[in-house]
Amino acid sequence: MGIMKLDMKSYNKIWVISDIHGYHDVFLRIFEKIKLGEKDILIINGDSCDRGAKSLEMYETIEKLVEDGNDIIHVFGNHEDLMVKGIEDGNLFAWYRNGGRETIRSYKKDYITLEKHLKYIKEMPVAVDLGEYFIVHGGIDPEKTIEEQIPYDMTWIRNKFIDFPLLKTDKIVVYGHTPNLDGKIHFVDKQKISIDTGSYDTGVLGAIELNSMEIIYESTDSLNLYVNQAYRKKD
Ligand SMILES: [Mn+2]
Repeated sequence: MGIMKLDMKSYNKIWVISDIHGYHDVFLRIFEKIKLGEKDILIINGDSCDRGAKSLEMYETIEKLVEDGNDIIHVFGNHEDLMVKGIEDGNLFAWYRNGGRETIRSYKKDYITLEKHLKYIKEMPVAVDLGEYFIVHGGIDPEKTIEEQIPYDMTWIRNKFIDFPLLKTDKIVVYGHTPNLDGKIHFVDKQKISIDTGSYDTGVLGAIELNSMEIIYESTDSLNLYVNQAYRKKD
């Protein structure tokens, strides 16, 4: 559950996506568009489960894509934290209140697959340090160096990080966790790229490539309550 260090120079394209929340079909569509090549990596920045219908399918697909030779790293999100604590510590109230019911439904009492996914989840890194960029689900404590960060803050922190004007690191932090309800990726300031496009409210997933800053959006075909019409599929 530590910080994974990777050298940006080892990769051609570095794609980051976050907060898929069981929107498996939209993920498949965006993954097809990304066309992950041999020297490319995809970092899934936490929260692949809860709220949406297909959490089991998300972790199964990631496992299969990795088996097929794709370089994919999944960062630990606060919903992975809720899931582990819900199942292993019996802390079901917080999890169910935050979309855990949909996750449990997706497993249809398939406890073997659930156990396998829990093992994978508990081995996830809490952040990926690429040197210039720091990929983390919630953010960082702005008053601490990278070395001083604790997993809880990196997974759960919100306003203190977002509102703080200057970080105690010169890295650019790419984070999810706090949804942008316009369904867009936001360049918040010089050190913060906010990439949670609020899938369960907007129906939109966005992916960003860090060398080119190319951004791809895809959205669900099914009607979302707050769906952003601008990013609905046109056809
Ligand atoms: Mn989330």
